[in-house]
Amino acid sequence: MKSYSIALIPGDGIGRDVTDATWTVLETVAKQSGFVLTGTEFPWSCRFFKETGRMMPEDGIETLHGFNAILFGAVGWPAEVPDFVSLHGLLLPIRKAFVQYANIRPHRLLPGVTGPLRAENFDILCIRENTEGEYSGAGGRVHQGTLDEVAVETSIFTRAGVERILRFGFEQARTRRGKLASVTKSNAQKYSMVFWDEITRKLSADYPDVDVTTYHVDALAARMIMAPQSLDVVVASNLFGDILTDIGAAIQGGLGYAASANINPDRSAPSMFEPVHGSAPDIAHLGIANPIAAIWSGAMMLDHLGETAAAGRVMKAIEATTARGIGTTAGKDSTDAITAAVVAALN
Ligand code: GGG
Repeated sequence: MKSYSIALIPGDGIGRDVTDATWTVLETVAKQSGFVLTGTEFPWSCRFFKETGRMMPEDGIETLHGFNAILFGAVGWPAEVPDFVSLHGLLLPIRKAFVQYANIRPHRLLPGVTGPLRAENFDILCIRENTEGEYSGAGGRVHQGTLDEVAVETSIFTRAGVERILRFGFEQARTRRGKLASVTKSNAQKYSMVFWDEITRKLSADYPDVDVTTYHVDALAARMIMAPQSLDVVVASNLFGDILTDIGAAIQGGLGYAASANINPDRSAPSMFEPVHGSAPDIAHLGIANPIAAIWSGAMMLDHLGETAAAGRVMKAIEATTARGIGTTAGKDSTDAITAAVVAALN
């Protein structure tokens, strides 16, 4: 029987609730499908930081390396640990160390979910560059607290990094409707973003079957709201992708439905699966977090592991649940009730 080792990092706030919910669903489908998932939980979080002074142990990356995949909840508890400390101490180092350069975020309406737009028939796959760009962490501050203070934060774009994310986007477009939107702000950012546009143009010669359009990020943001059905695959830098996928989440009904996968396409290290949403301190421990984004991310994990049929079954169970109106109104159904409905649909 096939067996997969999964590192579970619930993290902070509602990360705990949605990771537990996802694990319940994944264990159910694994049993039904004839494979084994073995979960090992790590308490790495802001609470861990308060106790140890680190978001994860020094050998955390080494520890995770041996797993087939990572299921991640959410990071951040700003009342106790500044957000830049928690994010740069846990999520970003994992993405970088394991070369999870493609952050994939699907945006479409689940049955029974009403979005804020008139348009309903959109299906967008956002691909966010995940290891460099604006989130490289290169910079510094000098003369802190004085009138002479200077803060510098450098965006790093490498040819290798830009080429591989664009190729990934082109390949995804080939498996879908054959359209790629490459997003920059190359009128204002005349080095890195012109570089990105040039590489897009160069690579397009290798993919004559893909219809590629370059957009400025502001225009693409407007298009996601005004004409989302015109978009297929969208590929953007780390920061632009982060922002655009919050628009994606909004038009698909909210962050409770936005799933994501941090993929290492070469499979030289584990990939990581997490809902787009953060720890939501305002609703933490109330038992009302919507677990659908996390469960959908779990389905993406099964797909990545090669358990395609099981992944499809989880997606069908999610869709059957929302089609019944369960998990479609914020705060109406408890996390447990939504999870139970997905499990029942699997059964
Ligand atoms: N589950 C995702 C999460 O915890 N997100 C918190 C966050 O601030 N993420 C920033 C990012 O995805 O780069």
